[in-house]
Amino acid sequence: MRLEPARTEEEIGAFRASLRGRDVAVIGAGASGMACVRLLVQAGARVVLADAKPREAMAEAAAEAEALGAVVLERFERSDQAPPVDLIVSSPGVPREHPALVAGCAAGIEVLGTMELAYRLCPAPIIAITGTNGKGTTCRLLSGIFAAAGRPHILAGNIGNPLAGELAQATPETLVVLEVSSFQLEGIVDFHPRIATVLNIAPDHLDRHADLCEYLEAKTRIFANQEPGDFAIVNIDDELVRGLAATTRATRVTVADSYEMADAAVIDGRVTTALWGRREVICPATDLALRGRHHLKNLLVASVAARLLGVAPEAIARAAREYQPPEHHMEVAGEVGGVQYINDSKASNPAAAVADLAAMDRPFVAIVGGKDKGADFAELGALLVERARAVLLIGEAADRIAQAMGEAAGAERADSLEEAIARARELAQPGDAVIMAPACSSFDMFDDYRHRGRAFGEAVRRLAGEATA
Ligand code: UMA
Repeated sequence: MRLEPARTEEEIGAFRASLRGRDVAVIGAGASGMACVRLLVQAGARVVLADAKPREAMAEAAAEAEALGAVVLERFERSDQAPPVDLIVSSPGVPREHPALVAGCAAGIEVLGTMELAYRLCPAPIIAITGTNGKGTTCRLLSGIFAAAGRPHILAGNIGNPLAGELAQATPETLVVLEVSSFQLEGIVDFHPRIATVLNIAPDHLDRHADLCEYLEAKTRIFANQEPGDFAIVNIDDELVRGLAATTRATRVTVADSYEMADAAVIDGRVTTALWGRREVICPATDLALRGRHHLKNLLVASVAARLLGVAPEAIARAAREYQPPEHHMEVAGEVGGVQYINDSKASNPAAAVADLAAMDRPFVAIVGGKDKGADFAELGALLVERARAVLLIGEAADRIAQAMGEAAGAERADSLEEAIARARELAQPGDAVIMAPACSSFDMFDDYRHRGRAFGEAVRRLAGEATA
């Protein structure tokens, strides 16, 4: 099946023309904001780039924006710091309660998220993937499948490179595999993916969203503009996903761990699809190197999306076999004294950490903790008590995780990641793993999860160096 783009050439042309001479403020000088500044300048808009940081902390972005003719505002907090504009483009990291967004909305100024702006200029059909966990893995799997099948595509979004920066490669024949976060979904209006999925829902980002309900509302928006000719891939094992997908007008395609009536499931140990009344075996479940049912679910979703587009099962199977997990996700950082050190820094919420720890096939010492996002640690605490040889707690959330485990469980605190790794080394036995699965974001001690993962890797390399010295 050929997937038609949701936007016609005429609609894109009309929107681009509407930007000419328009006064636009872009809030946030990060990757998404800067990609939008470039697009807007190209379209002839007069751009103001505003960021909360002082000039020296965003020097490179500021210099580029000024070279493009934009006005740069540092230490930006309120709309009265900016000249009047008639469009505000807001980066994913900017909360809806930002005073400039609130004032803009109150004054009737159009406010779009960066992803919405990119969508309005995008000539390619979009496959949008969201969910609390596994969205990056599913996007990478699908991208690998399209590569194996020789289908031109772009992999973009929350995964790291904003869609706005990839539009030069987009044509009606290119498929966009887009990882979409709840932050990005808050800023959409017309965004219309032809295939959309919410993989799963677990409480996350409760420091940004007022409650689970608001988080769910953001996730549901992925289906808002879909029509009956589109597809919504629904994980029917997840009650919250089932509930929010009930609103979609798109054609529903179901995936389940093992339920035979679903359109895709693992049946007799094999990844199987059953579309158009035809059952097809894609590959043995063991072909995917990643452990855990949650990853098989990601493969099922990617397989369904690919089969809907006519990709042959062999190409899907090849991509599954060749899939390499990215950095910071169950990444083996090294082996010292018969102990494997696993960097799972990407597990930045309890559900992700629980899924990865539950799939461990050897005894482990866990390093857990970080910035407290208000999540519920009960399930994680129970799993740690049951499965971990020892637990080292780091960061702001240490006390809450200790409480969830019960103080009698004997989890130890460490003041730094380095200290936690050194202590984990003493506690682990040959044949064990030491796994850093923080279940929290990193911002109390690190720049982001990548920085945390690199710090883990460096500490493990130092341990290996000491062991051989
Ligand atoms: N800023 C303000 N005022 C604010 C908030 C932020 O001025 O109130 C400024 C900051 O000072 C900074 C800039 O905004 O200079 C950063 O913008 P941003 O946080 O939106 O970051 P980008 O670099 O544009 O990256 C964003 C996503 N970031 C977030 O959602 C927080 C990246 O996801 C994404 O990869 C990138 O767009 C490309 O699409 C990161 C992320 O942490 C990886 N995502 C969350 C997650 O996965 O859990 C949702």
